[in-house]
Amino acid sequence: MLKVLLASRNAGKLREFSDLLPSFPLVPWPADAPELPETGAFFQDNALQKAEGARAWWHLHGTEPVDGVLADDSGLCVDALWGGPGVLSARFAQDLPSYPERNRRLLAMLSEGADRAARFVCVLAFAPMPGRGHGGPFTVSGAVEGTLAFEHRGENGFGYDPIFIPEGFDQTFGELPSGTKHSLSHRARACAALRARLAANPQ
Ligand code: ITT
Repeated sequence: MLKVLLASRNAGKLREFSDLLPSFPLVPWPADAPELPETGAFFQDNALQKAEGARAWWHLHGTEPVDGVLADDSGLCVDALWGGPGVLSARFAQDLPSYPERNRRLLAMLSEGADRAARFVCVLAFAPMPGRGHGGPFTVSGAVEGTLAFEHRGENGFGYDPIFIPEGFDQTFGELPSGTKHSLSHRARACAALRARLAANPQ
């Protein structure tokens, strides 16, 4: 069983990883640990940057042994916004204090009759601790296609969930039960790829 440091400050992600990776004991990123830089242009760059930055910090300051570090870079990509906010999803509309307000601003950026196609994308980077096997750092990814709702609907999940309707459903991730999100989400698909990759290369 792998013990994994989750290099994330996002409480919504931590909740989801606990459900999606029940066989991996997760060590949360400590509150007093540094902010991890994410300066890349692509999800993959940022996921690797966070995983490698956290691994280097934990190597010096970690309080318990872990087998590897997991980082997630993810976001909502809207076709009518040229793929935005995409890699900038966490930084979109930060002048507004809450997600309901940020979601309303995002929806207001689409003109009437605009293409509402969107997808959630998740790239996971796994960096084994030195001497723990599994080769070098690697990434896996997952995505879920859908459309943008016309208004913020539901309180489940986090972030942009209340404005995203996954393909094949009428309700947003904010309205659907978490079990439905976990059966098809970008993060669930990336976690499935992670489990497969680790199972294929156990040492
Ligand atoms: P860490 O870097 O500490 O993990 P973060 O929130 O800064 O946390 P990202 O840079 O990956 O993480 O930004 C991803 C943003 O995309 C996140 O803040 C949410 O707004 C949004 N997002 C990602 N996955 C989502 C999901 O499953 N549901 C809703 N919004 C999501």
